[in-house]
Order: sequence, then C-alpha cells, then structure tokens
Amino acid sequence: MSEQSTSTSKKQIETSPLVGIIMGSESDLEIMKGAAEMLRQFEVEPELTIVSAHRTPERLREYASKAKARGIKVIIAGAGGAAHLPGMVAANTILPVIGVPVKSSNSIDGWDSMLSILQMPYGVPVATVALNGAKNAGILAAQILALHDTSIAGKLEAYKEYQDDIVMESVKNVKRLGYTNEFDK
Ligand code: RP5
Repeated sequence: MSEQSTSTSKKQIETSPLVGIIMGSESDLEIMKGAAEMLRQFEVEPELTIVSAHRTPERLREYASKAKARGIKVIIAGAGGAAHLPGMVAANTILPVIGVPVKSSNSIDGWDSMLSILQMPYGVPVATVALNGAKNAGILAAQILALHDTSIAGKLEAYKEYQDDIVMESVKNVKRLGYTNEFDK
C-alpha cells in the first residue's frame, strides 16, 4: 500500500466509517469478512459488528435508526436461515441496505436465506446479492460511495481493468492449451 493510501485509510478510521457491515452471528464472519476485505481494496475502512434480528431486536432498531446520523452511507447486512436482519434494518432506516444471504449452519440449502432477504415487500427494498456474495456487497457499497467520491471511483475503474487483464491472461492460457479461437485471431 502506498504512503498516500495508508494516510487515506488512517483518515477514514479517524473520521466516522461510511459503511456499516453487520451480521446475525459471529458464525457469519467467515463469509461476511469478504465485504470488509473488498472495501479495504478501495481504501474504505468499514465498521463491522454483530446485530441479531431475533436475539438482539433492540440493538437492531438502535443500530438501524442511528446509522445515518453517525455518518454511515450504506449498510451491508448478512444473515442465514430465517434471515430477517437485512429486511428489518431496511425497515428502520432510509439508508441503502445490501443484503447478503449466508449459507449458515441453520440453513436447509441456502434457499431459505436467499428468499427471506430477496422477497421484500413493496416499499422496503433490500439490494440482495448472491448466496455468500459478501465480496460483491463490498464492491456494490463502494460503487454507491463512488457516486460522490472520485478517489473511490478511480479505484473501481482500476479494479475493472484488473479483471479485464485477468480474463485476457486466461484467454492466452487456453489458447496455449491448443484450443481453436477464431474470435481473437
Ligand atoms: C442467523 O442464524 C445468523 O445470521 C446465522 O447465519 C445463523 C446461525 O447463527 P448461530 O446459531 O451460528 O449463531 O440468525
């Protein structure tokens, strides 16, 4: 990390975090830490904690209702099974909420987590990513911040180019294996 980017991260830690990552249980952390790792790639230092919709309903209400005033711009919420956390957070804030369905220990096959987050009623949207898709949630949160932050926007552009480079390297690798590719002739 460059000297400049280190000081940017320090500055963000000193000021209030822009992204709140919450999850229903510590058992979700293995998946949900992917969102934090991705945000750090864009030099956004998120806060991360446990808020359970069922076990700590008062904490949920307080977290969601105070988030905007604390300077949070986007909330990423992950849970599994009867995954009510993202929806109930969205019910208590006007901030955008990105929901991450987790294939948790109490999930039958992942569909329960998916559908409880995805099938929100009209009026209370949750932007749902793929099952265990915490990394994409991190990227999406950075994209929302980038609307008003040219520095994050620049890092997202660079990330797109990086992905392009990786795929084009694979194109060369596959060609080396002897497969015909008329398209890239
Ligand atoms: C959900 O139940 C949590 O978000 C987690 O995905 C799942 C299992 O929680 P633990 O029993 O492991 O605490 O509320």
